[in-house]
Amino acid sequence: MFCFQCEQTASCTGCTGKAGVCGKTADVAQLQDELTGALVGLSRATDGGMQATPEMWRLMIEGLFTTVTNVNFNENTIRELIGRVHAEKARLAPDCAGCAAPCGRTSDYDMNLLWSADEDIRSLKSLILFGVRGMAAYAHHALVLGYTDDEVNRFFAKALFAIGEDWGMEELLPIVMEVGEKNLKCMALLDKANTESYGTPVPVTVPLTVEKGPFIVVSGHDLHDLKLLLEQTEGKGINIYTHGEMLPAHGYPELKKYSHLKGNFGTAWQNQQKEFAELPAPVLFTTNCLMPPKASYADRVFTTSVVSYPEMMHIGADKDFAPVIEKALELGGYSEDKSFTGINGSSTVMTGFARGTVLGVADQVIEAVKSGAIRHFFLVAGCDGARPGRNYYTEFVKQTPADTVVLTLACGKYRFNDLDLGTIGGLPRLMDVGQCNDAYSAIQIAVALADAFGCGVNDLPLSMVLSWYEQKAVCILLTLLYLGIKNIRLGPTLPAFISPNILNFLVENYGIAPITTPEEDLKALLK
Ligand code: FSO
Ligand code: SF4
Repeated sequence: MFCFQCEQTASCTGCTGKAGVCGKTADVAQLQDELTGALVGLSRATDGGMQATPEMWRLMIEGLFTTVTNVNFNENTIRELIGRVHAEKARLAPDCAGCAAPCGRTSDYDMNLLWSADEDIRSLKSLILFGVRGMAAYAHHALVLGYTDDEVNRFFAKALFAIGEDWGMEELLPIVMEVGEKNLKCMALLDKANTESYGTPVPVTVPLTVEKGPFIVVSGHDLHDLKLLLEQTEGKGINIYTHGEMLPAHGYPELKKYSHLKGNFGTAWQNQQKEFAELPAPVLFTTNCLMPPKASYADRVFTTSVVSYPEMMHIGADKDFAPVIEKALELGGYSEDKSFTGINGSSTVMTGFARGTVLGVADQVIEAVKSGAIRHFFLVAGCDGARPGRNYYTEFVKQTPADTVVLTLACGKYRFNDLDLGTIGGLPRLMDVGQCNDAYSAIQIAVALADAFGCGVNDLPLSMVLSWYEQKAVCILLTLLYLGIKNIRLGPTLPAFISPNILNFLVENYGIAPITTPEEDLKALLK
């Protein structure tokens, strides 16, 4: 196997051998390559998207999302997807299926050609592939809420097609930037889907205490699954707790109205094997990040949507959560309320500071900047992970001066989201904008501030200090670059799939720099 798509890749170069660091086996990795190769074949058969149907886009999005890190570990479901992709291709190009002298026009692509390509070409194609994998997750969340965008869909085919072509830097580099452009559209679509379905998030304080009695923990990013579970558990004496990236759900009026949506359990994804070990409740994974379940809690893990793990119970498209509900009742939860704290010892965290809230007090914020009460904004955002070095982000936030504001989003915030940094002008100094896809919200906040001050986003007193782990971070980073945002600090390590030449390009054109120490970076960014 060869896989180097995430930040924890072996030796910072690539996972090879029998299994990846994430627990993905060589067989699953091989099948994921076959699935990606089949999707390239499907993109070849779409003829610029002209013959595509909504079902085909759904399949392409599902196929890409399935290969995101910590989503699907199941050979059977990946094989089934490959079969569906081949069937769809045969439907689009029926003559190819019966042709005795294949011209290769709609053939599956051999991913080994990509992994063994010239390092700069491999780097650019990896940025495109991993970027659209991440973007597919967002397109999928929007799709299940009934929202889709043809331009975004057509770009999936364009990007996959490019991966299969023998193109050079000149052709590939613009497509890398286009991933950023189309991902902005895709995140906007998801923002619209989430806010039109569940309302504009409002600030909320979320308890970390788990009340006595039966409960279910819901992980992942899919708000639609959470809503369905809330409906099906209403009045059944079962409480619901969010986990990981589901935390921002508490801010949405149409979700928070359920009185049995009680609080948040646990911290970021990489702590799940420890935190779930003695949990007297089932856990439902709606998306990544799923880690191979330990025997101590494997009987309590449920998956749904594109998430799958061999032998784990899967809730299918009918979204009948009865087995999860039965499990919750059977396990019974804690016999007394159980107190938990965040990493820094607090018993609550806050969320819900999306664009609606922050821009709702824009005048207050602008005034505070003008008067000097707010000297600088930091966006400390991105994924968490297991690799050492991520304490940087906790320390960075702790050391930000009292006249600065910290916006955050995605699961990296669990390192510091229970810190009390105080307030500036009635606003908390630390504000959680939401999930990783709510980077869209953070971008809207930055753009609105830049407009108010009559300057560009790069001229704002704003610095971005990002942490990455998987492929959604790749598409978000490309969006920030597409918007021309400069001097981003990135850590904890740089992606293995960025070749030295491509890194030079990013440094020269965008001033991207690896994180150093909180002290040094703070000094440089506040200069
Ligand atoms: Fe974290 Fe996992 Fe949202 Fe990623 S839960 S690491 S960026 O999947 O998607 O932030
Ligand atoms: Fe390795 Fe990450 Fe790929 Fe898993 S997803 S095999 S950890 S590079």
